[in-house]
Amino acid sequence: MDISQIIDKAVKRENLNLDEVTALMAASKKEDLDIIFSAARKVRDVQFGKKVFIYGFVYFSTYCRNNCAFCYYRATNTELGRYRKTPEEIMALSTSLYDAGINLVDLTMGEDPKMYANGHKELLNIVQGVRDEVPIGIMVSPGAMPREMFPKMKEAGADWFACYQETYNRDLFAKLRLDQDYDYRLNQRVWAREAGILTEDGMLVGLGETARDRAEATLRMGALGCEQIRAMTFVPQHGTPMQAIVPADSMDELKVIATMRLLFPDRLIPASLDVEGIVGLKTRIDAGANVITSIIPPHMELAGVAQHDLNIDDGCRSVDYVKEMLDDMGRHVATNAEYGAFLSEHKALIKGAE
Ligand code: SAM
Ligand code: MD0
Ligand code: SF4
Repeated sequence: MDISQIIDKAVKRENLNLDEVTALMAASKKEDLDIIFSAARKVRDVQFGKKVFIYGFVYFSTYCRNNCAFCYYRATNTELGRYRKTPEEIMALSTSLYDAGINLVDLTMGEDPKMYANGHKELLNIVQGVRDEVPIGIMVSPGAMPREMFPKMKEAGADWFACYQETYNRDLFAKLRLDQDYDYRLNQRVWAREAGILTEDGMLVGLGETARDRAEATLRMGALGCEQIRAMTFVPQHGTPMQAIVPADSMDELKVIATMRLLFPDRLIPASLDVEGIVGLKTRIDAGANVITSIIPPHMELAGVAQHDLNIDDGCRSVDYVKEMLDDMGRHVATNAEYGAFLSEHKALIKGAE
C-alpha cells in the first residue's frame, strides 16, 4: 500500500479503513516515516499553532489492589516502598505546580482501597480540595470506578477522567490486566462522558501487539470520542512477571502518535516524559503530540509510573526545564485561558451529543 496516497486521503479528511491505518502503523522505510511525521506536524500546527499544553503529574498514592502484569505498583510487588500523600500535601503540590505555570494537574493513584472506602470519600475530598484551590484543569486517574461515582466526580470538580484500555485485543488484555473485566474498563469512558466529563484513553506499545492491534485501538479510541488519546511504550519493571521482556524502542509509539494526529486532528495527544524521560520529548512533539505529561517537581518524593525516578530529582521534568525545551523547539506553553477555552468547547460538545 502506498503511504503517500494514504496520507493524502487522511489530510483531505477522508476516512481510512483498518488496512490503511495498519499500513501507517507498519511503515518502516525512512522516506515513508518522513512523510508520516511531517504530515502529522502540519496537521497539528494548523489545528493548534505553536502552543503546547503542559500537565503536572501528582501520583498521590502508589498503593494498589490490582496485579497488572506490566506495572511496578502491582499489589504483589514487594520490592518498593509505597507512599500515600495527605490531602494537605496534595493541595500544596497542586498549588505549587499551578504557580509554576501548568495548565492541568493530573491526580493519579493506584486502586488504593483507602481512597475507595466509604463511596470513594477520600478521593472525592481530594478532588474537591484541589478544585477549590487551583483554577486550572483537573484530571483524575483513579483506576476503574462504579457508574454511580461519575456524577459525584464531576460535582467534585473533575474536568477529565483518564483510564486506559491498554489494548482492544481481549486476549492480550487478559494477559496484561490480570483478573480485571474488559467491559467494565471499557465502560469507564462511556460513564464519564455520560456525566459530562472529558475522557482520555491510551494503549501500551511493545507488549506483543501487532500493527493491526495498534490500528484497531486507535480507531476505537477515536470512535469513543475521547478528547485525549495516547500511546506509551512499555518499560519493563523489576519484581513483575514482565521484567525480562526486551524493551522496544519508541518508533512504534511515535507512529501511533502521528497516526492519531492524522486521523483525529483536534484531539489532545500527549508526549509523556514517563517513557524515555526528557530526551524523548522532541521526537514525540515532532510526531504530532501537543501535550506534555508527567511533569513532576523535584525533591517532593513523588514518583512516575513507568519511570519512577528518571529525570525527577535532576529537575529535567520540571516546568521551567520543559518551558526551555519548548522554547528551543520554537514552541510555547499555552495560557490557562487557551486551555480553558478547549475545555469549555469540548464539554459543550459532549453535552450536545447526549
Ligand atoms: N492505577 C490507575 C490505572 O491503572 O488506570 C491509574 C494509573 S496507571 C499506573 C496509568 C497507566 O500507566 C496505565 O494505564 C498504563 O498504561 C501505564 N503504565 C503502567 N506501567 C507501565 C509500564 N511499565 N510501562 C509503560 N506504561 C505503563
Ligand atoms: C503520564 N505516567 O503522565 C503518567 C500517567 C496517568 N493519567 C498518566 C501514565 O505520562
Ligand atoms: Fe494498579 Fe494501575 Fe498499576 Fe494496574 S496499572 S497495577 S491498576 S497502578
